[in-house]
Amino acid sequence: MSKYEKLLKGKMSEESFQKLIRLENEKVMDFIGEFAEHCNPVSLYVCDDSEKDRMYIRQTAITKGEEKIIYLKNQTIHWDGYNDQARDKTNTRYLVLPENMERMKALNSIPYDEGYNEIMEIAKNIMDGKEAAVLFFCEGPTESVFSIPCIQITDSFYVAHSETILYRPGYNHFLHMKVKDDFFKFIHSAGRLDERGCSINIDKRRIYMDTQNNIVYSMNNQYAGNSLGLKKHSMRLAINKSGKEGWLCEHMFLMSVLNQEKGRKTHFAGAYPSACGKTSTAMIPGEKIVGDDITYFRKIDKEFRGVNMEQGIFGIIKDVNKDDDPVIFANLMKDQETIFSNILIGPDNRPYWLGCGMTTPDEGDNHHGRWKKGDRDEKGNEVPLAHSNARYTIRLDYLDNFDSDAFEAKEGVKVEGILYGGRDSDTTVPIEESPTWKDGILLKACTLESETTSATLGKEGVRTPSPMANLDFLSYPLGEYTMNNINFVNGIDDPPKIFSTNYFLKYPQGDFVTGKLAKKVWLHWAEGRIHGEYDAYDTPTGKIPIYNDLKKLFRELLNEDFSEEDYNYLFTFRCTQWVEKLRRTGAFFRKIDPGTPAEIFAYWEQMEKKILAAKAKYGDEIKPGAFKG
Ligand code: OXD
Ligand code: MN
Repeated sequence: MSKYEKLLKGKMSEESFQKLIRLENEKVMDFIGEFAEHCNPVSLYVCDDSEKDRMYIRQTAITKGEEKIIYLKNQTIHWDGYNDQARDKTNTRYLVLPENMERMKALNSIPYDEGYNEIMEIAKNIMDGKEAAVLFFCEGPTESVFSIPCIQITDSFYVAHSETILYRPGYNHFLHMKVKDDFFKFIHSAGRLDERGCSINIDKRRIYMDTQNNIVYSMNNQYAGNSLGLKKHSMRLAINKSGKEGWLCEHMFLMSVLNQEKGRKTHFAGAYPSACGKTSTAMIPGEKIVGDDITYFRKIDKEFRGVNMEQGIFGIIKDVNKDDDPVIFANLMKDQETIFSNILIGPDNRPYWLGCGMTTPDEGDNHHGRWKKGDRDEKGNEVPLAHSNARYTIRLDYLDNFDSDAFEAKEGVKVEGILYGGRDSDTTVPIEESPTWKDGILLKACTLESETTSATLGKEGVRTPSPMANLDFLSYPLGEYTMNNINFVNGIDDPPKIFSTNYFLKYPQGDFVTGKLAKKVWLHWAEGRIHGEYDAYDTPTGKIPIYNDLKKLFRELLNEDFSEEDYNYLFTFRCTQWVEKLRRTGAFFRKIDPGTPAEIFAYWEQMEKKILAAKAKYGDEIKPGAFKG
C-alpha cells in the first residue's frame, strides 16, 4: 500500500485509479504519487495500451492548442518556443554524488544535493492548474531480455502524443513483469505557457539526470530532445545501466541489407555524427530499415544481437524532398498520423520546410509566430521560413521499406556488420574493413569526426571529434566506455565486422568524387566480405576493396561506370592525414578523459609508428595494393 493512494485517488478518475491499482506495484504508485504531490497538477490521466487512451492523448493535445490539425486531418503542427529549438547541452546535467565528482568531471555534472534541490524547487507546483498524463512504455520488444519498462509523467500532451508514436506501449508489460522495481522514470513539465502554448520560463529550463535512481527531471521546455524522457534522457540512463550490466546502448541505426542475387539478408548497425549520412544509409533504396537512432545490443547464445529500442522516427525534415528522400517524403504527404514541429504552415494550411522541393509561400505561421518573408527576430536576424532543426514524428511501420520481422524479434537480430561513418574531405577512404573488433573500436569508432561544411556557421573544414557518434549521451567516462565496447565481444563466437565509411571525399578542386548512391556499393562490398566474398588489399589501418569488384558492383547495383582513376584517388592511403587524425583523437581523449587506460594511447602510438614506417617505405600517398602489411 502506497502512502500516496489517497492523494492519487483524489486527483484522478476511478478508471485511471483502477489502472494503477491493477499494476500491484508500490514503486510505481510511489513515483507517481510523489510528483502528483510535488508538481501538483489538478488531475492525472493514466493511459493503458488501448487505442482509446492513445486517441485521448492526441485529442487533448489538440484541444489544449499544443497541436493544430492542418490540411490533412491526421497531421498536426506543434511549435516549440523560438528559443527552444535544439538540445540544451548547458542545462543538461548529471546529478553526481560527492565521491563520484572527480570521475564525472568531464561530463556536465552538478553535485547531487545542489542539483536535486534546484530541480525540486523549479518543479514545485509547476503543474498547478494543469492536467498531467501518466504513460507506460517499453523500450525494445515487450517481455524480452532487451525490455526496459519506462514511466513518463508530463503536463505536455504534445510530449505524451509524440511518445505514443515513437515508443512501444508498455502498460501490459508492467502488468506482467516479474521484477517490479527496475524501470526508468521521467518527469517533465513544459511549465508556464504563452498564448501559442510555448514554454515561457526558458531561463529555468533544466534537465537533470539521476543515474543512481534511473530518474530524469526535465522542466520548462518542449523541444523533444529536451522534453521526451524516452529519447535522449533514457539513452543516457541506458548507457550507464548497460555499462554496469555488460550490454551496449549505441547511437546507431539498425538495418537489413538484402542481397537479391544470393537470397541473403544481413543486419548492419551504424553510428554517424549528425550530417554524416546516418538516415540516408538506413534508407538506401532496396534495403530495409529496422530503426534509425538508438540500438540496444546484447550477447545471446554467444551471438551479437540488436534491437531498435524505439518504434518511430523523430526525423530532421530539412532537405526531405521527393528526389533526395522519396520514401519519407511520400509518407509526409499522406493522411496518416504525423506531428510536424517548427515548420511553416502556409495560408493553404499545408506544411512547408527548408529544402522541401516545393514552391514555398511568402507568409504563414512558423516557430516565430505569424511570419512574412524578410521578418526579423528580436536580435535583428532574419527568420527563415522554418527552423533548420524542424522535425517530423511518424511511426516506422508506415514505411514500405520497414523490416517488421526484424523489428518484432524478441531476441533481436544477429548483427554482422557495424559501420562508423564520418565526414572528412581528404583522409579516410569510402569503405574500409577493420582487421579485428578491437582495431575497429580504436581506429574506426574512436576516431570518428565530422567536418564543418559551408552549410554550417563558422570556418569550413574544421573537424570535430565525435567518438562513436555518442559523446553527447555518455553518462560515464569515455575511456571506460571505450573499454566496455572493446570487451563486449568477449564470449561472442563471431563478432560483427567493423567498417568505416566516408561519403565525403572531394577532389582538390572541391567536387565530391562519387554520387549520393555510391554508398549502396560500399555497403554491398561490406555485405560480401561478411560472407567470405571479395579479396581485399591491406592498408596500415585495414582492408580495402579491389577495383574490379567495385566496378562490377557499380554496374550491377547502380548501372554506372566506375573509373580506375576515381578508384585510385578514393582508395589512396594518405599517411600524413592519418597521423594527424590519430593525434587529434589522442589529444581529445586526453582532454575529455585523462583517466583513459594507457593501453588505448599505446595502441594509437603503435599505429602512428606503423603509418610512419609505411610512409618511409612507400611515400606519403600509398596507392591501393602497394602496401604489404
Ligand atoms: C539527436 C536526435 O539529436 O536524434 O541525435 O534528435
Ligand atoms: Mn539521435
